Amino acid sequence: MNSVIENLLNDQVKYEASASMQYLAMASWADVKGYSGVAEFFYAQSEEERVHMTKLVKFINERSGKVIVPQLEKPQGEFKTLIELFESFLKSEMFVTEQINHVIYECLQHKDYNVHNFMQWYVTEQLEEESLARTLLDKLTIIGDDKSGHYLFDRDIISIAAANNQE
Ligand code: OFO
Repeated sequence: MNSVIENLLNDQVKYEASASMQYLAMASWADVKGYSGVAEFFYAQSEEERVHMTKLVKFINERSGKVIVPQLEKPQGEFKTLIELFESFLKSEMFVTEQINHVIYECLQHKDYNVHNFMQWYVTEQLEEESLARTLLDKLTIIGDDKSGHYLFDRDIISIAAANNQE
């Protein structure tokens, strides 16, 4: 495998792993605050990102590349509000999308159509996740500081997420 592409894929392993740990920290924050629906949502998101990371690790190995299991920075563990939590979620997804677009761009520069093809799965995934993060943040923006709104949001988040993914 071209070394530029190999390095980029390893960077991507790190971004997926970091997202997984960040969402675990978010789940834990929500759990402690009593937002059990939000916690369940982020525990599941954390698992998803771990799957994305492992998929990359297996792919690099299949292509006889060298996987570097990364050291991660400590994720953010404190949030002032639910809105801040979901702003971070959207920011994190937008960052990952940008990195994936960069990998795709470099694949085309280096004519690595195999990796380009593999990465299409991540492009679709990011589209869905960014759209979900935006939907949830929009709902929270409408709710504002209304406590009963937060209660309903926490109760309904799993069904909102399911509905969004079916769109
Ligand atoms: Fe890995 O799917 Fe979002 O970040």
